[in-house]
Amino acid sequence: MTKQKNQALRLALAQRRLFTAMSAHNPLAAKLAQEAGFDGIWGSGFELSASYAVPDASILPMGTHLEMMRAIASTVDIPLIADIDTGFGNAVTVSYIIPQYEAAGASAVVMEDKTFPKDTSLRAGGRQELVRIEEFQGKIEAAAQARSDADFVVIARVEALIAGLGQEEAQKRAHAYEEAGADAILIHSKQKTPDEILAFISGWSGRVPLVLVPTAYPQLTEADIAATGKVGVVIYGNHAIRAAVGAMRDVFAQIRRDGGIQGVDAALPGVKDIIALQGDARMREIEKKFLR
Ligand code: SPV
Ligand code: MG
Repeated sequence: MTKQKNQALRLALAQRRLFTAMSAHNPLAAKLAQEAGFDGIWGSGFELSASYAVPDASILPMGTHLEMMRAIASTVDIPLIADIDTGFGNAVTVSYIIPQYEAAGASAVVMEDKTFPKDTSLRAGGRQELVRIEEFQGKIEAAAQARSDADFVVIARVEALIAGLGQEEAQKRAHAYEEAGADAILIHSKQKTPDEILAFISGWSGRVPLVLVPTAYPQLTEADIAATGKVGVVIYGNHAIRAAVGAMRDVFAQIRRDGGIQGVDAALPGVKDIIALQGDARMREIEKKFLR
């Protein structure tokens, strides 16, 4: 199954078909994203950190993220793009963790060129320090050589615009990372309009496709992105956790206001719905077959 998932993502990149990935912080969110029709899952570090109520700043250990990726990949049939932040260390660390992410069922990793421990990208005034280009090239080469399936995708993430270093530095880094063997380049921006990202896209002359995370500039639609002809993947970085937080807040507040659950019950998904999402049908089949 992992092999087919890897091929599906690889093929989408080769065909320059826009691949849509929705964030997930647990298998249930991933299942709902699959149900909604997304092409893949984004194994977001931001979301997983938020779900543990800690900052997205290399605070959760690698094993916590890895085990969540394993749980997600074993639940859905669509490719999982794992967010490995900075690679949890240097090129040596990367050589050891890539086989673990591959074995966990991820079809791709995104690794960013920030120093470890990182700070989250979208926070105003975050501490954004980048590693040397040569050092990050070593990490990309280590990742590419550590994979056992050639269709496993290594995406290099350029944080130069996030760090305020400008277009020239961003282009220089993106080309250097392509040269080191990255299969795609994620270019991230926290500007509130798409201008910065569109300027990068129009200046991009590399062969590999780009990856966007349009959280900060939501007005850029999939049709706009596809029209550039240079973007392979769009990642919706945090919409599962934001939807969950909004829904929980509203319901919890209403129960406190009403002094009971009478006002929220009808609008919530029924228990029957949740039981189905738990995979009850499969368990009943197993029961029928084996319980004597
Ligand atoms: C994540 O979702 O963990 C990301 C995207 O890396 S962002 O939070 O925008 O940096
Ligand atoms: Mg992240």
